[in-house]
Amino acid sequence: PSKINLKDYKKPSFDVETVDLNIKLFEEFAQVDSTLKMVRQTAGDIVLFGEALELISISVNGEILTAEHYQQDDDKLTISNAPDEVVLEIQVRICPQTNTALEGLYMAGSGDDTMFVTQCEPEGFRKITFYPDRPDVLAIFTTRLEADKRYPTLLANGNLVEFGELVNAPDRHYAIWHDPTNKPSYLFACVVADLDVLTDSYTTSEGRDVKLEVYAKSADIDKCDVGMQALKDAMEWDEVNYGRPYDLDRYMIVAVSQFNMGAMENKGLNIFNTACVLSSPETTTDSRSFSVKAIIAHEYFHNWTGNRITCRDWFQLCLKEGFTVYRDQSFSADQQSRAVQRIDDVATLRAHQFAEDAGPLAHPVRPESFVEINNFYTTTVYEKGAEIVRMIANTLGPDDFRKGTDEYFRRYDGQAVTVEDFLSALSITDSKIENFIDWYRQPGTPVVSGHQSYDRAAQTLTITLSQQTRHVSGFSAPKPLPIPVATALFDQDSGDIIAERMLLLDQATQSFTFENVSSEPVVSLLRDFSAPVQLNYDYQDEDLAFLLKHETNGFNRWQVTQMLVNRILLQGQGSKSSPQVYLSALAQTLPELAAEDAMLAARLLDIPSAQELASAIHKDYDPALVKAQREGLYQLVADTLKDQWAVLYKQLPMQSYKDSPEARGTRALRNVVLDMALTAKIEDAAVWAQQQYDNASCMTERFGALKVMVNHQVASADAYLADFYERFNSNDLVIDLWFSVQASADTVTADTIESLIAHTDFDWNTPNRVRSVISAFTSQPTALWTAEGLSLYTGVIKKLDDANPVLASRLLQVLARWNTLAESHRQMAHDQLLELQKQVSSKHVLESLNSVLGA
Ligand code: HT7
Ligand code: ZN
Repeated sequence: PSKINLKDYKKPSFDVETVDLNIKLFEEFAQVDSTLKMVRQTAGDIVLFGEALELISISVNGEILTAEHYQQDDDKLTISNAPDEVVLEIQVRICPQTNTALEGLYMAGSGDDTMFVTQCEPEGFRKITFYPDRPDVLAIFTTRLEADKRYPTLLANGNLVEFGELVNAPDRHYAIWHDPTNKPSYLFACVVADLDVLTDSYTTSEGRDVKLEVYAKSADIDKCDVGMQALKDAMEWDEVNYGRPYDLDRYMIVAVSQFNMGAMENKGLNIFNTACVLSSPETTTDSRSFSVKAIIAHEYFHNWTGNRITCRDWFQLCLKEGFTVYRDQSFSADQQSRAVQRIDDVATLRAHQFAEDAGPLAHPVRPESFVEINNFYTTTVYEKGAEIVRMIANTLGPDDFRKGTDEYFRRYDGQAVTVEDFLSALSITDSKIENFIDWYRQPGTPVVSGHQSYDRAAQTLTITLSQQTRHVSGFSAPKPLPIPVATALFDQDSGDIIAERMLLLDQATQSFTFENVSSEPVVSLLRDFSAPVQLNYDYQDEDLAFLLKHETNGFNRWQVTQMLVNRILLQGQGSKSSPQVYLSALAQTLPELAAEDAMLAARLLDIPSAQELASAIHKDYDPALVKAQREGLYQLVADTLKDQWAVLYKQLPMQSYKDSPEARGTRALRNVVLDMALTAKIEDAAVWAQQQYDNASCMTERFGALKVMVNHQVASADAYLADFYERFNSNDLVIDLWFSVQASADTVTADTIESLIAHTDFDWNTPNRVRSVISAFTSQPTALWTAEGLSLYTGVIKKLDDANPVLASRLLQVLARWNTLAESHRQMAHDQLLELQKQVSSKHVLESLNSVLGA
């Protein structure tokens, strides 16, 4: 398969003004008739993309075309010498019933419980009909859907124009939808199903009454309120914070159980993975419920950042995703503790994006070439993309950032644009913002190193910082980037802040001097994680303990605990830290913080995951050693603070369910304390876990207890696993939890995974179920990186390569770190990857495999 390059971008020769689609669904196939009004923009052919389509007929301005009038290859149909104005009529047949790739129009479910649904981003529309399926072709869509009446729900984008029965086929009916907004084909959607609906309404600041509808299976409709409330909150938030009201009379969300990713922002008709929209206290953990709200908001925010202003080409994916992730993170920060939100976002970035940037899959936030764009829905594009917008927002300050975003919406509404356009609008108050373009072009995580020197006589403190980014092969030598470093100086005696400044490090090395500093302060750097970099500062452990006590920002307090933990875990690799400073700082901080902010207290006990620690190791990675070091420190914390666990657990009693930040904090801390108590072998802890499970008021409590029982191999764990299955076996999302707790258990082996795959409820066609076992397994690197573990994992990729290449390729990307393993494991992993290469054929998997192998 050939590479597509950003530098080769050319405008399409023809624009599409209107599209009329007529989609008729039958028992074994679907017929799609389309009429496209096209107008020439520049010289050249009409190029239509199409995949897995059976062409029945094609005509131009009423003239049927025969094979000699057009050229057709694998995925393209080209018509040369077309007139400047064209009405193109196309008839195709497709087979949604056998579409297991979940792209284009596919049938989800099985037996009597089926529905038809679409997924068109990025290039799924070409699996529905021949079309200039590229994001810079915007058109007005009218969609007629026709199906058997056993599917009463017929939905498409926009407004419902007509609904009726077929005169000559009384068991069939149809609906016609018209979307008045210009949109690219990747935002097209339709749903044909039998669903219940939860309705509500929202009135915009412009006075538009919007009908809000959440569609789900009847058994799930009672789990849609959280999502509906989140939608209303997001609509209001976008008006208040960005001045963006909604623009249609209807906003629909549909819950689908078979879906490749989280959710999709189709214009006015979002389609959601059930896992990302359904929520109830009895069946959904707090953290999942919180992410439901964030994902609802994310898809809603796309209406402006993605839909009304879209991407010129897929290289600009970060334009819509980075900005939208930044917006959903800001929304979530307004719904809970700002500090905890930032901790979670930074922890995700460090665990996944830093690892990606450090390995063979490293790529710029705006890639310059790809074979398969589906492979670039990555944490670099999304999360690092969001960090760039955050740096810009912080550099400008709230007022100028708002002026810049207003200008962006004013200038580019209704257009398909580039990252350069975005930066040019944001720089109206400060031209330096355009320098952030290099962050989009350069892969790799910058490392910022520094030290300070205090001049008592001059009463000045000088901080010297330098930056370095690894040279990723295939890209030009790295340049210094503009790195905002939020800095505060703390007085050693009082613990008060004596100066605060945003330092802009934009050269390889730079010094910054603070005047009138009467005694040497403790410096806090990169506050609130002001840039996505690794920081190596010349701290003493005592400075970090001091900051844990005196920092005013909860995020920064967490950050210093993480620095201390990393120093301890890096013992033997040049670090001289002893755990004592960390342990006594924790012992002092925990009791007070538990009472003040239980959620933050729970986070302060974080020890980075095994995968996160592994991502910092570039050579001779030994999964067993990392596991032992991590567990050793965890055990030490549990044993040292042993006396606190019983006190804390009792101080955090179970109460009837409440959805407040305090109640969520209490539940989170109680689960962490329970785990610590079992680790410290407190005699009663197993009984606490059983009681917590038996008396649970919600899934956070019940699943938290189950998880510790499984991980600590409590004698009754199997009985509780069985009980959990019995209680919830009619709920797929909860059964996903049941699979995942076993697949990610500390004791898991490839055999455990084999037996989970053999379970009657395991289903290769449901990505959530596959992930609940296979992705969960990757959280145990000691089991994954064995000959048996890898053979099982690569077998899964081979199995999915043809059936669902998007899923297969995403699973494969997790193996990118094979090259850092110690030699014995490295050779074995290499052999298995080479073997896999002979057995797969999708361009998705082949491209990822080539990158993973470093080819
Ligand atoms: N824009 C969407 C990305 C996406 C996707 C979603 C569901 C299924 C397949 C998909 N391919 C790409 C989701 C988002 O970022 O909002
Ligand atoms: Zn998105």
